[in-house]
Order: sequence, then C-alpha cells, then structure tokens
Amino acid sequence: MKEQIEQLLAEVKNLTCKTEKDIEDARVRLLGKKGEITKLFDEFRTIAPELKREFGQKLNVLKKEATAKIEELKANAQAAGQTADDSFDATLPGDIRDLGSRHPVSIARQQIVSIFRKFGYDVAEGPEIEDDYHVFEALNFPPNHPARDMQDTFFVSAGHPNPLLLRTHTSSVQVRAMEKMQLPIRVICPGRVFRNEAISARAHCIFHQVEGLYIDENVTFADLKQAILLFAREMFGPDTQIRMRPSYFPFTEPSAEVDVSCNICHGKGCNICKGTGWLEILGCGMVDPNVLEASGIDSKKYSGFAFGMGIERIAMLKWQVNDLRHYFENDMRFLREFSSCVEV
Ligand code: 2NM
Repeated sequence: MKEQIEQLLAEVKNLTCKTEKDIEDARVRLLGKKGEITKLFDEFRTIAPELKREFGQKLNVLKKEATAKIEELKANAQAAGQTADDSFDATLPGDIRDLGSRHPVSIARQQIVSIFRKFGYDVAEGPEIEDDYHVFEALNFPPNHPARDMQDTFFVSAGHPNPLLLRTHTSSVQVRAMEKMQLPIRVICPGRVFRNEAISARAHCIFHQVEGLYIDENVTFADLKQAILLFAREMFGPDTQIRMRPSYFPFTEPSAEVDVSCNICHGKGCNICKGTGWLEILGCGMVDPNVLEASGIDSKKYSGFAFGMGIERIAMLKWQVNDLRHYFENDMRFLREFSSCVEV
C-alpha cells in the first residue's frame, strides 16, 4: 500500500493534462467512485490497526494533493480559454445568414444614375437641410409662392430671418453645382426630399428624386427631348415612346411634362395608365435665364435644360407597385419580390 500511495503521489505531481475533458478523466480515474485513491480508502478499512495512523495520514495527504492539483489544472484551462476546445469543429459548415437585398427605390435610383453616367453626367449630392436661398430664391420662386408656405415645406427654424428648412426638391444641389462647377455642366442629383403632405397611396412626406442639369453653349429643347427619349428607352425598354405636354415650373421656361407609352398595355389602354396608354414620368424644361444669372452664369452665352423625377414613381411604373406606402413599411413579402432584380 505504501508503494501504491507514493506512486500515485508522484503521478499527481506530474499531471499535465490541459483540456477540460482530460482533466475530468484524470479526476474520475483518481478520485471518482471507482478511482484509484477511493479504492485505497476502501482497502484502508481492512488493514491492521497499528498501521492505520501512518497510512491514514499518507492517504489524506494524497487525496488533498490530488484534489488541489485537479483544481489548479481546471483554473489554468479556463484561463487559457480552452474550456470548449474539443467541442469546436472548424470543419462544420457555418450558420447561414440571410443576405437581404436592395430596396426597390435603391435599385431604381442606381439604374437611373448609371444611365445618366453613361451619357457623361457627374453625380452630385448636397445637404438635406437647406436655406430659403438655395431651395427657392435662386430658383426663381416669387416671394409669395405657395411652396414657401409652412403648409408645404417643413421648417427647421421658422420665424428666423434666414430660416433653415428641409429641401422640397434636389434643385438646391444643382444651384450649388452652378455656383461652383466649371462650365459646361452635366450633373444629376439623387437624394431625399421632404414635403408637408398627407400620406396616401400616391403621396408621402419623404420621397426620393433624381434631378438633372445640362448647361453649355447652344443647348436647345431638341437636346432635352433627345436626352429624355434615350433615358426612357434605357429605363423602360427600347420600344418606349415619349410625348411632351406643356407645363409650368418657376425654374424653367418653357416647361414640359413627359409621358412614356404604357409598358403594360403598350398604348392600348389599361387600368395602370387609366385607359390613356401613357404614364407621366418626369417634369423638365429649359433653365430660366433668371436661374442661370442668379448663380453667376451668363444667360446670353449659355443655355441649359433641367429635369426632375420621383424615384418612387419611376419604380412604381416599372414594377407595378400600386401603393407608395409599400416602400416605407418594410413588409418582407414586398421586399423579397425585388431580391432577384439585376442591377445595371
Ligand atoms: C423639375 C422639372 C423641371 C429643375 C430645374 C433645376 C435647376 F436647378 F437647374 F434650375 N433643377 N431641376 C427641374 C426642372 C426640376 O422637376 C420636376
């Protein structure tokens, strides 16, 4: 028995196992119900009484040493972060996460932007919080124009001599482009705009626009018409026809609204185009000389055209979305319908 005790004591001192599983195996082998040390305690009951004192002490020391050693190894293993070591299998396949997909408004914006990039337009962005000058005054809005009213525009600081407001169109970015870019200018400005409107199937207080501007010598309405026709055919298909109807905007003269032939019924008349065969896609016109002059451009030498479209509306027409509110509700059934849309 003496030899056994000494042998086990040496074994305990030299224990080097590192993983939690190895440590637990060692504990069971030594101190478990059928462990070596436990067995010695059982044997101890049968030895001669005169030997009990000596062996009792030795056995207690062995048990104490073994218990302390196991605790020490456990603490080391935990400190080294090896607790879950052998339960980790780097060859197992990982968790599969849903990747998500682009929002239809983003897809439409990217398509519009990449079409105009191909035509040689730069892309410019600007602040969403603007001043009266860049949203209205520089764009030839008369002082009492209804858009300047609280009913139509969100003011950030009303009553201030130079109030800040949320831009109601991205034309303000084009004013900034005219102020600082060298001529000729070809630029498109995508971005969020804000209008104080009741939310319905056809209107929302926040929506997205892309506006375009082209200024050079001898730019004519024919150039505008051609640019819009090429854009419409890239966006809605090569058979698309356009028509222009006279309109009015403070910043352009003459101004027009542009329709494309209905891509559902191809002009025959359906409920999407309300039987007309035409869908309105954008507004445009020749930049008013007052607008050019306000930004320091010589309107005798230069002329230009500009246009503006609502991205939500373009996406509605392209993918037959029947209610604007779908865009803002994040219903997965709606969003998933666009998960396979190919980007240009
Ligand atoms: C539209 C319609 C017509 C427009 C005008 C300008 C600027 F800054 F050059 F004067 N930017 N965008 C414009 C013209 C926008 O949206 C329906």
